[in-house]
Amino acid sequence: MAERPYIVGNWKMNGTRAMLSEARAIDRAAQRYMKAEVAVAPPYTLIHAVHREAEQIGIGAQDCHAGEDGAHTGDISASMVADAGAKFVILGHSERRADHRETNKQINAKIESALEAGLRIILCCGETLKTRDEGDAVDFVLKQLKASLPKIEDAAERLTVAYEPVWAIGTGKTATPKDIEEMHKAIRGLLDETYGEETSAQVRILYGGSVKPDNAKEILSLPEVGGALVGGASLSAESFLGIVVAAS
Ligand code: G2H
Repeated sequence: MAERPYIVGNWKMNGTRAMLSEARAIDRAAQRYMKAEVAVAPPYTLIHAVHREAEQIGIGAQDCHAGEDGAHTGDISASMVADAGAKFVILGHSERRADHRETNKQINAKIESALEAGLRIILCCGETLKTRDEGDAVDFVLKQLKASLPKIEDAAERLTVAYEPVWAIGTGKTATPKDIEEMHKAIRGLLDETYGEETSAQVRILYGGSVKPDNAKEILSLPEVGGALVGGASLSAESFLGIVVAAS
């Protein structure tokens, strides 16, 4: 596990103002478990409110548009989420790739725009079950990353990669420790190649896909796993904090 594991809750399309009490509870507890870096990505509608509640945890968005502003009804730019209090943005999540047909090229453009706006990035990658069964998981993920990793100089300092096998998302299935290790090692190799070893060492690689309090410790203890991107189990402070405790 990296020096300070990064535990990020991705609330997805969940949460009204009633969820603010969960955010408060997470924030208070995060002040006690300083060994982990804790963050949540609420829906756009709650970013500002969670930002006002939180003293300790990082606040992020789940996506942003690649453009700065303009006629894009329903879209939100990187500078707008930064203005609302977000410090990072999740990009390339498989649900965005599937629901909105996002391509690696579009994701790369969003990354450049988010970096420009001063945000940190959590770049998601991951293969489908079909790709894994065909034995192409590592090649597929590395191709996704090669096509979307930012090239600009200081990008690595603000970059986190999240490996999330699509078939493990919200299904209760997790990849085996061996598969996670193999993939994280391959991703590290690509980051070393792209940025050089010293810079690459600053990039954490998270695992995501049905991480729960009862499997978190094992996953987080694997080499090259620098934290977790947590969906379903981040929606209650109790279960999310179970993962934070496992990381501490
Ligand atoms: C993967 C993960 C969070 P869950 O999407 O990004 O969700 O923990 O529900 O599988």
